[in-house]
Amino acid sequence: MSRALDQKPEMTNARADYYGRIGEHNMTPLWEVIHKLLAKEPVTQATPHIWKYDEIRELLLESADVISAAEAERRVLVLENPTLRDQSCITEALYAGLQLIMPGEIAPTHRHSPAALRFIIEGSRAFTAINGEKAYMEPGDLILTPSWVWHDHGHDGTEPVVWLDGLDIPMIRHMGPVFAEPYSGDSGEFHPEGNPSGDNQSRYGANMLPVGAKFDTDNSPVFHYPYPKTRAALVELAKSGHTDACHGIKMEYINPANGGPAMPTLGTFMQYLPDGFKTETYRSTAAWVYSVVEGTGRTMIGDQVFNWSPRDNFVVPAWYPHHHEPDGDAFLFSFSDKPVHDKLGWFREARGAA
Ligand code: 1HN
Repeated sequence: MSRALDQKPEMTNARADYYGRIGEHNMTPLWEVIHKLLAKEPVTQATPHIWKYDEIRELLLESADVISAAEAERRVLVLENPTLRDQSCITEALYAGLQLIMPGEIAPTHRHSPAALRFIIEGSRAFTAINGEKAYMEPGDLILTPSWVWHDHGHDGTEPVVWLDGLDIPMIRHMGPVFAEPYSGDSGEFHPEGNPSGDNQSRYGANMLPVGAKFDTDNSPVFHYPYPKTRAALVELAKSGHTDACHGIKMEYINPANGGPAMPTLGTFMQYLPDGFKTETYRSTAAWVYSVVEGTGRTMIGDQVFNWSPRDNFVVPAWYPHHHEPDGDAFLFSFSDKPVHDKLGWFREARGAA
């Protein structure tokens, strides 16, 4: 009978001596590590965790006294997974952070190969300009800055604005192709001359495409998804009776040009858990970062309970069984590395108790 994959061979003096000698040539015996390389199921180094907004809000606002948005380039507190500290990541593949911009501040124009999403947590009238086209922020809005588009942030309102940044940067760093550059316009302008604010929605935001529209990337041509429309879509879907036992009423933000995820590497979702609805246990090879929009409740992740309220953010690492229990109607935003798993044929999920 063959040896189980999780059993290491016995260590002997002769073997230890041999391993030492091959080690001097930068070699190692596969049979000592194969059990780690081929675990029976995904083993994630990330830990489930919640960042309670009430506990961190004051600290986040204090960052405005520490540094300006312009000097910081991006004034962000990175949400670091507790078991992946100093690696700027919330899971092995995903980055998340909370960004603050104060009235009148700017965060300068740049572009990079990693893709980003912004999910607005508090405040209004800040904006992200995408290739110069401004998307004005309101809580619950989703704004996309796909790979290699010029983007900057500014603020025309009166209150602090905070959003959740989600990026694919850990996976891109892992694979290698990270590029970034600052914008320097010919005549020193701050950002490229763009379309008028709202243009992306006028052209592409009604589930129709202007005749002759052509696209040369897999990024959604819609880069601003205002919350009222998203919320209304979920409430309408609830009326249709389309409720998923593991997800409640959950919709993915899509690229209207191809029906796929809004960006090729990051999946973005909004989920409505109606009063009294408890989801069934679910797990997937993809990891999930949640931001609570409305309602209170709890999510069981593995054997831990995480109580949540609006503006809290929490992470469900890969393959952790989890389910949600809202106290009343609740709306949860989430993003995930699922599109990458889907494209590469890695995605697996398990519905119901294991
Ligand atoms: C970035 O460009 C932004 O544009 C936010 O607001 C967070 C984290 C890592 C790398 C680039 C932004 C980022 C980032």
